[in-house]
Amino acid sequence: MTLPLTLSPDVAKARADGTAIVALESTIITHGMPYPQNVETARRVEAEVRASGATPATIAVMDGTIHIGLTDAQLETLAKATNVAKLSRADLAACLATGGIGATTVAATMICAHLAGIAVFATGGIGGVHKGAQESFDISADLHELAATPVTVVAAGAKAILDLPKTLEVLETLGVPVIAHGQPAFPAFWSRDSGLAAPLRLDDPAQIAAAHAMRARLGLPGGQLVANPIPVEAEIPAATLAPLIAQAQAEADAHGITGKGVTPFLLQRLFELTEGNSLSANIALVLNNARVAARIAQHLLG
Ligand code: PSU
Ligand code: MN
Repeated sequence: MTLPLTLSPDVAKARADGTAIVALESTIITHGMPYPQNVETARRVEAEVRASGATPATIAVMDGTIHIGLTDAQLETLAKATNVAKLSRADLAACLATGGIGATTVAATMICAHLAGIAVFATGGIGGVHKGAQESFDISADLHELAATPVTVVAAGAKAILDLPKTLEVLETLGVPVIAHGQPAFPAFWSRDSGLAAPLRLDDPAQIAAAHAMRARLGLPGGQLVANPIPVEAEIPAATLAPLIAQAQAEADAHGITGKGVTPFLLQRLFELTEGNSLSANIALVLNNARVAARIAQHLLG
């Protein structure tokens, strides 16, 4: 049985040439940002990866196959579509088997990247332990995926809508290296400092690549989370966001939003409550993560 994987021409060429490739997710396009900023951002992130010396591979499911790298037309289709499934580990196979259209979360993107032999992936922020998880049990499958699948994920920490202390505790329990890049603090997505220390710090992409390779040599499953803070000029102070996050969370609870709907609802409300500032910050941090991921991917080539 061959894998249901389709490499774009660009990605196939990079594979044949043995040059660096960086995976990119698609849920951020379909469920994380509004149209048309979503497709514009996806294009800018791809351009940033290229400018940093690697080939971007945006991953999504269409027509019964996992696309590793999308053409511009496919990107546009995905960004405009309203019936796109949000695919995590649990949903990937069923979407492929039924020929549906699906966007991959961090968890599903890691699985697909690994199947395609891609070791580095850039995104905005990973999912994590939601506030009130002691009642809702809402813990993103992204955390277990980081423990299971050998992909280094570059993100601006976990989204600040989450319970960050609990997210770090679960990552520690699962044995996931959480590596701050360029500062000691664990970043909080739209803000540089969550007030929590990151367990590890590595500022040199070459060392992050070496740590990734060393895990494989040791036979340890799973990947690494590289927590790369948003650039100073783009950050929103945590104190500005805290009351807005609390309001969005209260609304989610009042509306009885659960499961896959929680993260998109909170991101959309934050976009409205910050009058678009959360989106500008989100775009800046993803671009920054793309640059760092491209450098790590180059060092992983040896
Ligand atoms: N980061 C963003 N925007 C997003 C997401 C991450 O900047 O929309 C998505 C990612 O795909 C992540 C998912 O994997 O949210 C987490 O969803 P959940 O909390 O339902 O696991
Ligand atoms: Mn969830």
